[in-house]
Order: sequence, then structure tokens, then C-alpha cells
Amino acid sequence: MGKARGFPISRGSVTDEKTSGVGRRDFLKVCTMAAAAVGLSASTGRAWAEAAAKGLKPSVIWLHFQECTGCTESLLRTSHPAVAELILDLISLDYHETLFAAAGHQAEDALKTAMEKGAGKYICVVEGGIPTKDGGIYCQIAGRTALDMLKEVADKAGAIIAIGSCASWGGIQAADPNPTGAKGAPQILEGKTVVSIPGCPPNPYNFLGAVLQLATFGTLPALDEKGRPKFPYGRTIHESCPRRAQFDAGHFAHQYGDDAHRNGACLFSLGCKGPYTHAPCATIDFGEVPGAWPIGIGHPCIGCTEAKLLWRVSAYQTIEPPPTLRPVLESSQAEAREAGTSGGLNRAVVGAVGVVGGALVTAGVMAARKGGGQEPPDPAPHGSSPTAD
Ligand code: FSX
Ligand code: SF4
Ligand code: F3S
Repeated sequence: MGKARGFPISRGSVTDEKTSGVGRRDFLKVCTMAAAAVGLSASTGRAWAEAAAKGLKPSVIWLHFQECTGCTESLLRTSHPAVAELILDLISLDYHETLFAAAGHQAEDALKTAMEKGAGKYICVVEGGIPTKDGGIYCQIAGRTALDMLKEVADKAGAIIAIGSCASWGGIQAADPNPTGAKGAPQILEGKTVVSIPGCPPNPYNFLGAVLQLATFGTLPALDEKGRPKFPYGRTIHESCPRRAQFDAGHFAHQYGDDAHRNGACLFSLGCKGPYTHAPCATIDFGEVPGAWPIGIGHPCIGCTEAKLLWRVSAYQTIEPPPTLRPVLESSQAEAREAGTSGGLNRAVVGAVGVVGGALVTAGVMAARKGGGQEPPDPAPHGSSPTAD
């Protein structure tokens, strides 16, 4: 667990003192959910709620670069508007290019003031990729490149959080052929600790949990080798997937809308990357709407938290399963052959596992695997960013 510089808490300025028109119960609920997202106790969540209600909130400077703003949107567009208000009550959002009413010199002044007042203490949140080609000219704000701005703001920050897959490794901008040389914040800020919250977009509670820990204890969550908080990103989608029993029983959908698909069969044959993807989507609802996540609505996981999968392996490409899962597929395959039906692993999938597996070998996708067979395959050689990992 790393110690963040000079934390926690400064007095808020944008969303002061109030807990909005919403009840204390909702306020506590958000805090305890955020605590649970990073494996902290409910009492930690309550302590954060108390501090925020007193106006003691971490100062946040939020930078926007190459992205779709989906990370901010998912943070704010919750199913209950009150929850979005609560989020703004938990942090002091001292600079945010999308949400700021201020513009032009006023906004620039706000950034300068926030950096001076909170030097060494504020949380620098980065949303979006950072172009590096041709001196970084492809993303400029107030005449300055994203590259310069990030370096300067990050240099005086107490902690740095990359929210979303774009900020974590470049995201869609870094997809082949990566025309602007987009990278993520960790690749730009080498030598600094950057907490990465990947996902396109990520579940807001993964972000709030990290902020909560910073604000309450002045520490960073324990991170994995990719800079992701271990708690929410420690398990694969497949491990907690509600369709897991279908996988184990060899019930696979092979076309959208077929009987198996309608009846909640496993989506592996439709390209699901859940066995390789580390994220808590199966256990924490997006926007407080039960079932509102890719697999919940019948779409395969496309591996949006994994640099080696998102935008590198086609969303609908059936992947080679990790070694630990192969026996299940193989026995389903045998059953399907014996039965001569598609009742088990259907014929399309049997073919897909073999044929696509071969195609992936050709593309170099099946190269190295580590860690119990759950590490995503390496990207194909045409993968765009050599630093994307
Ligand atoms: Fe990227 Fe954020 Fe994907 Fe968008 O802005 S992670 S494009 S959903 O949301 O940065
Ligand atoms: Fe769920 Fe995908 Fe695993 Fe099937 S392959 S159980 S849909 S995560
Ligand atoms: Fe992303 Fe897969 Fe979750 S696509 S949102 S990690 S289910």
C-alpha cells in the first residue's frame, strides 16, 4: 500500500458544505459502496461521509484529453440524480474542463489557483489518452499540449489517478495505427505512481473507492503490476459471472437471439473475453441498475479493462480459453459430438475454438500467458502501442 504525498483532505470550493437535498442514508450508502469497491470496511465509508459533510474533501484537478467523456458521464449519470450530487459532495472538484461553468482565462486561473493552494496535496485525475507524436500537438488546451499540461499538473499532485482505459494505456486512440502516438498517463509519467482505473468506461465505484482510501487514510490502494487497485481488479469477470454455470455445463449461445442466447447461455462462443478480463462488473452494478452491464444484457465482455484485448482483439472473435478452462470446453465438445446436437458446446463453437485458435496463433495473439492462464494473450504484432500493457 503506497503512501500518497501530503494527504488527505482540503476544504472544498466548488461543491461546499452541503450533502445536497438528499438524505443522510443515501450519502452513507454511496460511501459504503465505494469502500466495499476497494475492500474497505463500511465504517471507513461512514468516516468519509462524516468528513465530507463537514466540508473536508479531497481537492481534485481533473484533466480531459483524448476521450469520449464517458468516464465523467458514468460517474455523474447514475440512475438516481441524487447519487451524482452526492459524488460531487464527496470531492472538491476544483478544476474540470467538462463540468466547469467557467471558460477561457477564468478556467485557466482556476487551475492555477487550485494547483497553488493544493500543491503536494491535490489528486490529479487524468481522463483520456495523451498524444505524443509531433510534440503532442494533436491535443491542446489553451495553447498548451496535453503532454505539457499533464506533466506540470502531475508534478505537484499528491496522487495521480488515471480514470478509464484511455488514460490507463491510450485506449481507442492508441488502436492501430495510433496516428497521434497516444499513450496513457502511466507511460508518460514514468517513475511516478499512477493508480489506473481501466474500463471503457470504468464503474464509478472503482474510482470512488480509490479516492475514499486516499481521503481517509492518505494511502493508495494496493496495486497490481498494471497499476490497478488489486481489490476490484483482482478477479476475472468469468469468476463471478452469473452465466458461469452455463459455461461449466457447456451451454453456449452461438447466435444473437437463438434459444440458448435468450435463455441466458454462456457467451463465450460469441467472443466473450470474460475469462481473461479483470474487473468487478459482475458484482457492482453500473449506475445502480441491476443487470446493466455487457453480459447482463446479453453482450459478450469485450475486455475493456485489458490493454491486450480492447481494440486489439475483435469484440466478436472467439478466443482460445485459458488452460484452466480448456477441460470444460473439451468435455462439452466430446458430448456435443456424441449427441450429434448442439445441446452442449455447439458445432459453431467447436469449430470456432479450433479454427479461431489457429487464426490467433497466426496473428501472434496466443503467445505468452502467465498467472494461472488468466493473463490476456499478447496483442497481435499489429498492436499499435509498444508501451500498451
Ligand atoms: Fe476512454 Fe473515458 Fe472509453 Fe470513453 O472519457 S475509457 S473512450 S468510454 O470514457 O476515456
Ligand atoms: Fe460469463 Fe463470458 Fe465466462 Fe461465459 S465466458 S461464463 S459469459 S464471463
Ligand atoms: Fe468492460 Fe467486460 Fe465489464 S467489456 S464493462 S470489463 S463486462
